[in-house]
Amino acid sequence: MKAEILRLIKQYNSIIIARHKNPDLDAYGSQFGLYYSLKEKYPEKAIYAVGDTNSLNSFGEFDDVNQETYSKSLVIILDTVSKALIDPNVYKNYAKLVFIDHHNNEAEIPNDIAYQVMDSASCAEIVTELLLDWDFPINKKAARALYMGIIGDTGRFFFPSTTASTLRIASILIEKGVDIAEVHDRMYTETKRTKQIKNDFFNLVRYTDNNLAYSLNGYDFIDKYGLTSFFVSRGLVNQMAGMEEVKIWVNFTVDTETDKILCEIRSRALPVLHVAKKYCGGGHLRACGCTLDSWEDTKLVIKDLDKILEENNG
Ligand SMILES: [Mn+2]
Repeated sequence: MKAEILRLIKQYNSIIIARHKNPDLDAYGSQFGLYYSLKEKYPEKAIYAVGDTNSLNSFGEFDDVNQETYSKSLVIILDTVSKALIDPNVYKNYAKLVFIDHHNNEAEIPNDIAYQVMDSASCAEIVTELLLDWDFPINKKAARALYMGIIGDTGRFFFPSTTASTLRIASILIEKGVDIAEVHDRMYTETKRTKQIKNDFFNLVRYTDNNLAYSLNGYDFIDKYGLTSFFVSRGLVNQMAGMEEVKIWVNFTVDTETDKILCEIRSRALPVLHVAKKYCGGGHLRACGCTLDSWEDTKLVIKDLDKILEENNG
């Protein structure tokens, strides 16, 4: 499969690199890692990076690409295979479509290659392995993006998804000139206000008898600080991590655009993905999510997760 991806990259003179909406550091990192490598390897080709942006972007600008260009391009989508997470403009027209991802889901869009390495800690790790395998250049900008993707998705090599291979690949990227102090300073300092928000969030966390930690974030919390649902849902879920008694935690947040309830589930060791899938969600074995229709449904998810704890405590 690696060779087939390489063959397509060689074949197409127009290559569009995309990833999921609401990019996290792994989405950016894998995207710009591949982008800066391909730009250097093929200066004569048209290489595009496309997508929405947010405050995490310290990597580069995005291109406006028209559908005519799409229709003759190789489109590579990174860090997801889920239709709901991809801008429809990205897969309306394409010559060939390749997915590169590490999530445990089925690709829902017709494609030519879905290269999924489920046990990889990050998509950036997969991209780095591909670039090394193909002997493509990894310049400083590419290395920085890939490294940030890896530490973003592994929580600084802390999550159990971290493997010997993760560390080997990170060390190669550091050798390519990543400024660790600059990267870590950007990623792990936050404003006084953010600290205050996290503190308030933590004080509202509730617990079941089996120590399932959960948080119900409605409009009151979101509006108090003028936050986005995405930030509260994904950015605050791990404020519940790291408690000895809490093996599973779940963050419920109202989506201010749809009024549905975003649900993010995390677990230290016990698998929880089947619960997310039961409610039409997906993700990783111990870090996954789903979307619920109402607050009433949160009780069902809490009950299912609590049952896992109940069965494993006894
Ligand atoms: Mn990822």
